[in-house]
Amino acid sequence: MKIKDVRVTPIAIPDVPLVNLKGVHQTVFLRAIIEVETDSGLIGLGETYGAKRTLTGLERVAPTLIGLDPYNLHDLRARIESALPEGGGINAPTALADHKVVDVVYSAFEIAMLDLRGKEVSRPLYDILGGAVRKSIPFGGYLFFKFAKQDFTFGPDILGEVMTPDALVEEARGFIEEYGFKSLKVKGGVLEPDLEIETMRKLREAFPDHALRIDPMGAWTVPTAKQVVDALDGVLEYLEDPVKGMDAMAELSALIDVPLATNLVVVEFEHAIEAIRKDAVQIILSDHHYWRGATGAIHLGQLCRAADLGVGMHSNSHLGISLAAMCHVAAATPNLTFDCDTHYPWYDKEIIKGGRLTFKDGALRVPEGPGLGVELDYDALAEQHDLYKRAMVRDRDDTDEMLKYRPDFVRKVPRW
Ligand code: GKR
Ligand code: MG
Repeated sequence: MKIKDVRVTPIAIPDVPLVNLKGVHQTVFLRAIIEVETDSGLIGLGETYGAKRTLTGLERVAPTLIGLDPYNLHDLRARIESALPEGGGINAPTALADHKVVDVVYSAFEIAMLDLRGKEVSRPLYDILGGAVRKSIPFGGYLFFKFAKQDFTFGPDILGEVMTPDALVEEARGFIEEYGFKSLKVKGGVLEPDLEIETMRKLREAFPDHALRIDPMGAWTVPTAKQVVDALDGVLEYLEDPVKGMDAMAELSALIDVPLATNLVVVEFEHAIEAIRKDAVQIILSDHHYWRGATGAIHLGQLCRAADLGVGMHSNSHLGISLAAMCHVAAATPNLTFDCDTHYPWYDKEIIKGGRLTFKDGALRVPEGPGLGVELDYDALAEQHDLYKRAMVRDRDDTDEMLKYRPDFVRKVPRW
């Protein structure tokens, strides 16, 4: 089996104004859909970020993969490194962490190669990854403060404005009713810390049995974070990226008992070694989009087991190919002990056949394959590619978008 064609299709999906420390979501989010076709007629799928640096990397690498054997992941890596010799990162300068373009491009194509391998032997992708330790993957409800939408050009709003503790509790109630989530994560760093403390207390009161987390993305100084932790004694399952940078995380970690999780200070294996040495985090959030694919995410799980760290799963706005890949990786990561993040409830489009995947009691069944177990709906793909051409958004920049809602906004990390 050899690769004979590679197609990369950028798409746009209508989004709603979800707020975070650095700004607000744009009117659409961008994804890139990958199809890798073999001389035996199989098509392997992948999905990743669709913003300009990732897209350029994918497009430059695509023609160099012709002739590749999907079983040779070392050759895949070598071809990517030689097609992208200058490397670099993928994110806009206003983002809070960056990922190497080489890792992101590798990750996207690796999933497609593994999908092909599963398809060739008619086995689900989790079997290619060493087998499933679970078939039902629990996800948490990912709660955001949000503005009421101003620009309806590409799609409607969901829920209107949610900018108070009480409104966020109602958002959570709706998510739990609709999806059955058993845990809740709040994207913090948006309101004053006192209001976010009130939010978490009200969530605890309303949902006494749900695991609760907050992720302020480095919004707080160490003393502020310590005050929040003291005020939320007994409320949090874990605290995600409360302060900015490895050393601040280590300083806070030494002062508190609540576990610290991260998808900002540990995004490469080298960082994991530093974090373990400094005892800066207790949980690393894996993500097959940048942890060197599914195999890298599983290696991360093994490293965490050796270092006695927990493993969770981070998300960004994504569609069903990514969600299916997350499920297979989660199925094959024995020590993934926390509910995974997902942005999936925040939009209603899909580009896979059969439409949207359905959560039951907050969990998804792993698609049974072959490979990822999902197929492309080409009409839906064409529709979202058309929106990509019309929307003319080419990069993710939440700070730039925020200026449309708050013209005097200044990105400040930490803010409090
Ligand atoms: O969608 O605004 C967002 C999130 O802030 C996302 O970009 C983060 O990558 O969900 C992520 C996180 O956990 O930090
Ligand atoms: Mg995070």
